[in-house]
Amino acid sequence: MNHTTRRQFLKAGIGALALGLDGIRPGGAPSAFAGAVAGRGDRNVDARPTPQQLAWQEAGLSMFLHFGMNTFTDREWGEGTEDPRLFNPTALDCAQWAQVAKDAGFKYVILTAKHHDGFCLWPSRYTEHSVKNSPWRAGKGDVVGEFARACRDASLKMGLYVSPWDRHEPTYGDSPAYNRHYVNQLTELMTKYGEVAEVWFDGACGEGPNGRKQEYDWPAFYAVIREHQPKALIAICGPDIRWVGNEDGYAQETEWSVQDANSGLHPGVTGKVWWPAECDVSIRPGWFWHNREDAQVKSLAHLMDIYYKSVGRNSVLLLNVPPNDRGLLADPDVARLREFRSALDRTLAHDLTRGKAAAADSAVRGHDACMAVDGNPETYWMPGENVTSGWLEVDLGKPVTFNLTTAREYIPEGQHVEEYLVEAWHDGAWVQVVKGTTIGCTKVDRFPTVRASKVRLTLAKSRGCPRIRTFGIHHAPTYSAAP
Ligand code: FUL
Repeated sequence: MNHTTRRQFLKAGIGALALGLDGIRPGGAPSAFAGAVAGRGDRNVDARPTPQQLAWQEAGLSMFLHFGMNTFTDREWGEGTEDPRLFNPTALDCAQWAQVAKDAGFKYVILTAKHHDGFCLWPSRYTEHSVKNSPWRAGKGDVVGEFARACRDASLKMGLYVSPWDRHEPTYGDSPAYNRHYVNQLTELMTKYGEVAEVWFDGACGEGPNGRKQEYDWPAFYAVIREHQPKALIAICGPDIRWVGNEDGYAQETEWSVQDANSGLHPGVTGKVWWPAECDVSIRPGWFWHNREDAQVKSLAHLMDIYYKSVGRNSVLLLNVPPNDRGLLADPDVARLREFRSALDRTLAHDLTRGKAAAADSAVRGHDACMAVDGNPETYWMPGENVTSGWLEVDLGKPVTFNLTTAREYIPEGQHVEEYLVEAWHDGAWVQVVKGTTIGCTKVDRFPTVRASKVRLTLAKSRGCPRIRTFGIHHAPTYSAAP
C-alpha cells in the first residue's frame, strides 16, 4: 500500500537475505537463481533478457486483481482475525475477469491468492483460514483453480500474488516455522494449478516497532518456484522484475532494463543484470473494491497518461482492476477499460511512417533503414558493428500532422540508446520536437502538434551498438482532464 513501507521492507528483506537464512533451503541459492542469471553480463552491452522477460516486456500490459477477504470487509489491509464466513461472492465468474482483460489487450493477469490478512483463495492444507471454511460453493470452492482454468481458456498468462506478510498465521514471526509454512503454501500453488507465469512478492509489512519480526528465507522461496515453475518470473522482491519505486503507474524518463546486480536479490552475481521495471497502480483509489469508489475510477485521460509514462517509458504497466463483492469486475471499470483499449487502438494502430521511404547515414547489410518502418518487429535498423550513433530519416511523401512518436529498440539484443533526438522537417528546416535519453522496449514521446513532410531520428549516444526495430509517428487525440 504505502511506498515507503515497501521500500523499507524491500531493504530489510534484502538485508535478511544477505545474512543468509539457513535451515530450510531446498536446493540452495545458486540454482534458485538460475533463471535470473541467464540474462547477466559484466558490461552494460552484454545484459540480455531471458525469453520469459522478453515475452513479458513485449506484452506491455498486465492486470492485477485484488480480491479476497478485504472485498467483503471494505478494508485495504485486513487484521487476519476476520471470520472466513464473510467471504461469499454470489456470482463469482473468473471467465468474466479473463474476458475483460483479454478484450482490453492485457496478456498477463495476477490474482492475490493470499493478501496480508492471510486468507487463502485456495483450500490450502496448511491453514483453516481459507475458502474451505466459507459459505462460497459450500466450502468446496477454489478461486485460484477457477482463475487458472479461466486464464488457460482465454490464453492469458497467470500470475499469483502470495503475500509473505501474514497477519493470521500463528507461526509468523517464528522465522524457521513460518518459512516452512510459506514454502508449503507456495509449493501448493506452484504444483496444483498448471503453468504460473509470474509470482509477485510484495515487500509490505506493517507490524510496527514492537511487532513480530519475521526473517524471510527468500532463497528457499525462489527455489520452490525454480523447481516447479522454472519459467515463472519472480517480481518485486525477486530477481526477474524490478519494482519501479512508486504506485502511481509512472516510470522514470530514463529507464534502463540493464541494472547493477543487487547483492540480496541476485546473490553471487556481479556486474549488470537484465532487470526490467514494472509499474503497479490501481484503476481506483484503493487496491480492493469498495462500493463508494465505483464513482472514482480513473479517467481515460489519466489512464492514457499512465500508459504513456509506463509502457511508453520502457516498463510494463500492471493495472489493478479489483473484482467486487459479487465476484465480478464492476461496470464502471469494464466501461473504462473498453474506452482505454479503443483509445490505444485509435492512437497507436495508425503509424504514419509505416512503409514510407527511409534512409540512414549508415546501416549494417541486412539491417537497412527501411526495417525500422516495415512494421515487422523481427527486423531492425542497425547503424553498424562498433557504431554507437547514427540517424534515420523518413520521407513522409507529403506534409503530415502528428504529435507523438514511438521508438523501439530490438531488445532481444539488449538495451543501448542513451541519448536521442527527433526532428521534423518544417518550412525548409529541421525543428527539434523530442530530446530523450533511454528508449528500450518502447518509448513514447508526446509534443505539440507539428506538420512535416520528413522526420528524423538521431541516435546521439549509445552504450554498445543500437538496433531500432520501430520508429513511428502518430496523431493522438488530446483528452481533457489529464491529472
Ligand atoms: C502493497 C500492499 O500493501 C497493498 O495492499 C497492495 O497489495 C499493493 C500492490 O502492494 O504493498
